[in-house]
Order: sequence, then structure tokens, then C-alpha cells
Amino acid sequence: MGDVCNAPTSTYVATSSGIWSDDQTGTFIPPNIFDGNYELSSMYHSASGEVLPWLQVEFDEPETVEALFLTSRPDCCMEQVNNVKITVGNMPAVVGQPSPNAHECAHFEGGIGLGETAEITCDDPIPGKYLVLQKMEDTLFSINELQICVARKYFLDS
Ligand SMILES: [Ca+2]
Repeated sequence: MGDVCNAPTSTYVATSSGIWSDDQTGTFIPPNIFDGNYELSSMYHSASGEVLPWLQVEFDEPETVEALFLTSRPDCCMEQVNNVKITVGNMPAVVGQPSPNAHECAHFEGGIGLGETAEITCDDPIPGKYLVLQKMEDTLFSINELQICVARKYFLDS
């Protein structure tokens, strides 16, 4: 998909360090959302019975999050990306909860089609080290790909 962010002030951030969840189903592990692969085999999928399933991303260094491009699984179950709260904060999340003092970027109601990509813009750009996407209901949660747009550092100098 390439860099979909709003150049030159915004850029895609690739995370090499932290991405995790409470749990997942089989091989549908959290790092699958950053592998650039949009096939069904490469999604993240929560485990059955999880309470308010969530994904957490730890940036290599603090970033200012502006927008997300979220792609759903291609085969079925679009409701698995409905009702997701997106927060950014400086403290890691505790299990099942957003990080303490995190700020809400957006509440994504969902409603996208199979394998479609939604652009989700934060109400305001939010600085932080951790991004949490949390399903606000006790239902299955899946994402195929996620691109995170952050403010480009020092872009005025270039
Ligand atoms: Ca993927």
C-alpha cells in the first residue's frame, strides 16, 4: 500500500519493537498487522472469550499520532473491526485497559467492507509512546493491516 500519510508533514511509522495483545487465535498474531500482507492468513485475530480485546503498539520513540489506516480481513466478519477505541499515551496499558492517562484519538464505529481500508483521523494529534486499539465490547477483534501516520519530526529543517 505504500506510505499513505499526508506528506510532507506526516509520515508512516514502522514499529520494530512492541506489538502485542492479551491473546490471539492460532497464528493470527499481532505482528501480522504490520507485515504488508493483506491475505487472510496474515491478519491479527483475538481469542474466543476475550474481554474487551485490545492491541497495543509501542513506538521505538515517542511519536505524535495523527491518523490510522486500518484494513479489515478480506473474507467475512466485518463487525470484528466495529466499535474500536483508539488511544495514545505514555504508559503501557494494563491488561484489558488503555494506558493510564491515555488520550482518545478516535472512536471507530466501523462499518467498512471486506478487505477495505478505513482512514481514521485523530480528533487532535496526540503524542505518546503507546497506541492502543480496544474493542469496546466482548466480541471478536481482527485487523489485517494497520498503517500509523505520525507527525514528521523536524520537517521544517529539510
Ligand atoms: Ca497482514
